[in-house]
Amino acid sequence: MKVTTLPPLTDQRTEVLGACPHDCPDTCSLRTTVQNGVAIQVHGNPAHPATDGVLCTKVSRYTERTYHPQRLLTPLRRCGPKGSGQFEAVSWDSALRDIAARLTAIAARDAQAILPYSYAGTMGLVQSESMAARFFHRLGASLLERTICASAGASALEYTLGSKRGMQVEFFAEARLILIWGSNSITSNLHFWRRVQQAKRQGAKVICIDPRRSETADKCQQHIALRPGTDAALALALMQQLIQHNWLDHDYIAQHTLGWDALRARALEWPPERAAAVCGISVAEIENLARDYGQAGAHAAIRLNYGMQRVHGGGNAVRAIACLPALTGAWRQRSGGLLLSSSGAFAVRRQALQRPDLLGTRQPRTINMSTIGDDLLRPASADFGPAIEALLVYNSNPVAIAPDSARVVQGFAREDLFTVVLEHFQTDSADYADYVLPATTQLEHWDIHSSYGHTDVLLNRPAIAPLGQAKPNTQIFRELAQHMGFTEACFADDDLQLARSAFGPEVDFEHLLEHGFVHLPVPDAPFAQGQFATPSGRCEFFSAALAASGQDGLPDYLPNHESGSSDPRYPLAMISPPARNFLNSSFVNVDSLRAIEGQPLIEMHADDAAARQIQAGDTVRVFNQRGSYRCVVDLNQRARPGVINGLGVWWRKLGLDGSNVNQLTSQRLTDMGRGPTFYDCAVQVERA
Ligand SMILES: Nc1nc2c(c(=O)[nH]1)N[C@H]1C(S)=C(S)[C@@H](COP(=O)(O)OP(=O)(O)OC[C@H]3O[C@@H](n4cnc5c(=O)[nH]c(N)nc54)[C@H](O)[C@@H]3O)O[C@H]1N2
Ligand SMILES: Nc1nc2c(c(=O)[nH]1)N[C@H]1C(S)=C(S)[C@@H](COP(=O)(O)OP(=O)(O)OC[C@H]3O[C@@H](n4cnc5c(=O)[nH]c(N)nc54)[C@H](O)[C@@H]3O)O[C@H]1N2
Ligand code: SF4
Ligand SMILES: [Mo]
Repeated sequence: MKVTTLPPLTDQRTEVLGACPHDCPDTCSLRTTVQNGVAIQVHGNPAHPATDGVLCTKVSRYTERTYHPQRLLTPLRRCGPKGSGQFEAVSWDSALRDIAARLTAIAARDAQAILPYSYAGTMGLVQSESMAARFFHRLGASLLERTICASAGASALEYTLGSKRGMQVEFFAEARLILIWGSNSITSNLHFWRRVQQAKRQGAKVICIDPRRSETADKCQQHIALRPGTDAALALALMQQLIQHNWLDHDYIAQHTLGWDALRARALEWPPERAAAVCGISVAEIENLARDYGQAGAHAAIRLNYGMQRVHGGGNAVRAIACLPALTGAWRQRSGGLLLSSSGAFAVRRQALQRPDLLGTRQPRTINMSTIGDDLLRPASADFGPAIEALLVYNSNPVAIAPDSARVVQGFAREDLFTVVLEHFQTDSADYADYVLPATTQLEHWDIHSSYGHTDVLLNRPAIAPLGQAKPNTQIFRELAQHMGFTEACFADDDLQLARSAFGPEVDFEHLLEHGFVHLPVPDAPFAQGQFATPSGRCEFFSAALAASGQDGLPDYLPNHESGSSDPRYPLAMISPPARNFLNSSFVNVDSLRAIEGQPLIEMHADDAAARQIQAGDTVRVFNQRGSYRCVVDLNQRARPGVINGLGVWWRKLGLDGSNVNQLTSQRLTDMGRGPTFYDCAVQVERA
């Protein structure tokens, strides 16, 4: 199994070990069956404990995506107006030569006018930011702030716990109380949900805290349907109750936390009555939740997910919730504590992969990917620097997934913008490209993966040869570097060398080649003895670093930018969480999966529908000051009054009127981490 070539072209079936590339906390280990050079089926690897032989529906149909009749197989050059989707096939050589000439001309004036745009289409360390980052660093292009998903919560976790670490996912099975907070685990974190089921079988109580009655909420003993963006108020009221009833671990607080007196005073301002009014839930729900949490002590486990931090106060909300386990001493046992992300456990050698040293003394500006709509339309200025003249998009579909689509589309439609898109498919973003370059999928290239839901490193081997003329992202940037005349030796590193350089000796690469995964040595209960990676070494209820940056040093409740009722024109709050059979905008073009999702829809409460003479199945117009979006209404009882759920993220061109839910979302940012506020959005709905 150690051989590093593709399986033989014979009738004999071979199993190839890989890793799921998608932006999902589960990072499954894959086993692909190959025969005669064709991938027949992708399975979950039974030898990998976190995967346990099981994949989600999306990826168990991976061959349908890989061999999709609409896979991009040759380089394409635009031959119609921008956005028309008219292209002609060209050779790699002519595409790369022309792209290099265009970039060289722009860089001669100011390389910062060139911007990479990428996210987590693949989470692989090799096919995301390795060769690509080297290329842009050497060029001196603008840097991209990759905020589109998790930056508010990540930054909050770092201020509070010092790093993105938490409980190990398998120990949720031992918890007696599990709070699933802002997470639709059955949809987005299936392998965690399997641990929850184990815990339930052993008598654990499971409570879901989510404005939407999700598939996960259906299966919990209790569901607390608070208003979007009010989680910090709920957490502060829980603290107030923990104090009132003395469900506190005074010893843990004294030894391992910072700022208790100040936090205590803040929490006492939040009696349950106040929080109940803010959250739109009952006082009893808060009191009972506090009792359950306080009495479960070190067997209370919280699974937070990024869904609850896509609002103005998302960072503060994560900070408030992340304080709870330190108050009750839940960190003392491995069955207690909290998990938002485990990615801090991986010592990825980013300098080696990305080579920021290639910048030399240059310090390019940084562009926030969440405000790409505005930034593409910004003229040159002393403040901003040069207007963006060239955009290279890979591992992302910004025209569909970035907020405030009208602005994003307007930017992409600029005739004077030179756009290159590396893709598997002709996405909404690829429609606006000058060049579309065909990229390989996970079955066709090498990669190495960390995870944000468990603590194993996974290796991905290619199972089949690249389809058509597709090339790995790395190879495209390698060849582009050559055409640009970049001669540094680092542009010659191959993908296996890149994979080997991603980690230090703590990851045994020979073991990875053999088995496909390696467990990192991590403690069972990471903060049992404190040892937080904060400046004080304690769980920082009060953060001096936050205070020094001009923010409140203590967590607080910050109301949404748009709360759905503050502007009478737009009385409904809208959230747009993931659809189960899509992954962001990936898989929307896979027919069998799109068939399960049906049509773009919003879920609405029966009272809100009745007030607008809307019936189930009606086509409606959802609108606000930024735009309007047509979709179908579902009265499936998953929406709370005053809140609509617009499940994401459809390809615009596969929707009813060539748009999607991001036509309505705003470019305003979160309190921490400069993240997007997708779920902080006020709208009105009327029959179309
Ligand atoms: N099938 C599938 N899996 C996915 C994804 C997908 O698109 N589809 N997306 C992947 C990605 S990119 C990520 S980042 C991860 C994590 O993805 P998340 O986006 O966190 O995904 P979910 O856990 O599905 O959804 C979050 C839940 O938060 C709820 N929510 C929304 N607003 C609030 C709020 O203000 N407070 C609270 N308490 N809850 C709120 C939503 O109703 C939803 O049920 O999942 C990944 N997994
Ligand atoms: N309204 C609303 N908007 C959202 C969200 C939401 O919940 N609601 N979720 C947000 C979140 S959490 C995230 S993470 C972002 C995600 O946004 P993106 O990271 O843009 O994710 P995807 O939409 O899945 O698009 C990834 C693209 O990368 C391509 N790709 C995959 N692998 C490769 C590869 O190896 N090479 C190349 N060249 N391309 C590849 C896929 O074909 C796909 O088109 O969306 C955000 N947008
Ligand atoms: S998307 Fe998530 S659950 Fe599905 S196979 Fe990939 S890692 Fe596993
Ligand atoms: Mo995400």
